[in-house]
Amino acid sequence: MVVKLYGQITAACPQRVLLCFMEKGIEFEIVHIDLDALEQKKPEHLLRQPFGQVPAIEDGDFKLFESRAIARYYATKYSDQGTNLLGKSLEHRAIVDQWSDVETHYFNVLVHPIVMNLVIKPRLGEKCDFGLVEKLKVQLGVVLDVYDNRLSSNRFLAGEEFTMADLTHMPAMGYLMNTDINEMVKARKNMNRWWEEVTARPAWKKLMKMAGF
Ligand SMILES: N[C@@H](CCC(=O)N[C@@H](CS)C(=O)NCC(=O)O)C(=O)O
Repeated sequence: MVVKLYGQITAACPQRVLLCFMEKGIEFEIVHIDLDALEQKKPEHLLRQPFGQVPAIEDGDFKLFESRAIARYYATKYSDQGTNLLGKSLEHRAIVDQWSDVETHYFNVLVHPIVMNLVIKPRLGEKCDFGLVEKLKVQLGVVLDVYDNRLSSNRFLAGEEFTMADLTHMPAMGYLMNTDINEMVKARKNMNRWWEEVTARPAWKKLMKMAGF
């Protein structure tokens, strides 16, 4: 059964799911939801994603929304196929979850408003709140220092193997790296080394090519 992903391939949250599909070798079909045309707010899409956002999936009769939950579901369902994204022992799995949760609660809460202000709002003709971005940059610096320190003694965030903890950061990191905030990452040598390694993976390259980036 081919999984249907409702979303827009250039948006970060659908990319999280697509990257998981590509790392796992899962067949999918993208049903394009045009965000600029506000298709995500239409009644038929609200039945898939009640908050009017993307992504959402349909896999036969099974339906799910929330990109991180979808990625975890497929990483678990196909644990023996493709890249093991979940960790090999209970403890390793807990560490993968820990750094994945860090993405949600420390990284994304800062990066999402930064990207909204620096990338999305200008594209929609809205004003960027530069004051807010400057404040968020200070907080982001503290978070990036934690990552840099972690990556000084670990090849990847959850240890020596690429896992969901790395994958889940990549779409928003990709957006961030296309702004001048990439200097903050480049200035941190371990983070920079990590970013070069994770973006050299075939799945990421394939996704970026499909997205036209
Ligand atoms: N927590 C949700 C967030 C979804 C989200 O923010 N999606 C964005 C694209 S990355 C979206 O649909 N934006 C359009 C909108 O909010 O109207 C998830 O991870 O799936």
